[in-house]
Amino acid sequence: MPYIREILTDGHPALRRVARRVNPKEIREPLFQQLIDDMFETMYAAPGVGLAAPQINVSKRIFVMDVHDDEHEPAVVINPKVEELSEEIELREGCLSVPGIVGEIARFKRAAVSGLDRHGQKIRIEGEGLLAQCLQHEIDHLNGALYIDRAKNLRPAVSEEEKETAEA
Ligand code: GNR
Ligand code: NI
Repeated sequence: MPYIREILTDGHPALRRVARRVNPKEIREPLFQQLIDDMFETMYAAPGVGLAAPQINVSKRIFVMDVHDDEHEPAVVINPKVEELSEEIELREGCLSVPGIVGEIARFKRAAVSGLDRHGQKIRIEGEGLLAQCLQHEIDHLNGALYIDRAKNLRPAVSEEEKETAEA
């Protein structure tokens, strides 16, 4: 059964490590599949639209995401690689590892990421809006970066809109 793991918050050294690539042979192991299930469980419980393995103290290049739109299914991406990007725009952002805070950050409007899914099959995810933003945010986590490192106007989430960004 999947269970909810503890989400680390800013200040924990595990959030600052560069996560290691996953050996594709490891993907079909039961413990690895459990990890993915636990990541979804933890993300949905938070609630959040994405979660990277380092946030639950697993230094591996894996993230899960569900932006809750009709075009994009929930996804897990292992060993992600950014394939193409577009012009930058400024977006409001939050992070489960920096609870209650929001700020503005420059992100590419469109993003495409390739990698492996939970069966070890090649996948490619492409889009704009929250999907593109989330892809970039999760890949930052795998590189030990947090959005607060380059965000502007960091502040406690006060309005309903800001609270939504801060938690989901
Ligand atoms: O749940 C989340 N919401 C969010 C909102 C705007 C930009 C990025 C995000 S990702 C965040 C979950 C999280 O911290 N993933 O690492
Ligand atoms: Ni985050």
